[in-house]
Amino acid sequence: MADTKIKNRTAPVLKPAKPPLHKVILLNDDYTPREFVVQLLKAEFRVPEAQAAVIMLTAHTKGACVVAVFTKEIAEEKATRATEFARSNGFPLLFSTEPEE
Ligand code: TYC
Repeated sequence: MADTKIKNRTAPVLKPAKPPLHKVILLNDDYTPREFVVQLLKAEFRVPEAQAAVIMLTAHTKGACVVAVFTKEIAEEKATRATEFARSNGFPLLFSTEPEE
């Protein structure tokens, strides 16, 4: 009995699975003014002016740029809202979403 060791065992901690994230992507077009894109990014995605300008210029030169990453529902809501805001101002600006790998 002198050799008997008592070990304290802790139950494994189960962490809840993280929800899969989705990217909001800004697509380039030939008609929407650059300044409008920057103002929309600031208002809808709360990014500072300098970051909004970088995102806009990246989409302008490369064709598309990731704006931000959210849960699926929020990403789709933001992309729809931003696209509808552009449409209501007469611009063809488009935001899409896709799952993050
Ligand atoms: N290409 C547009 C222009 O030259 C500006 C623009 C930038 C539009 C980014 C959309 O996602 C965009 N007026």
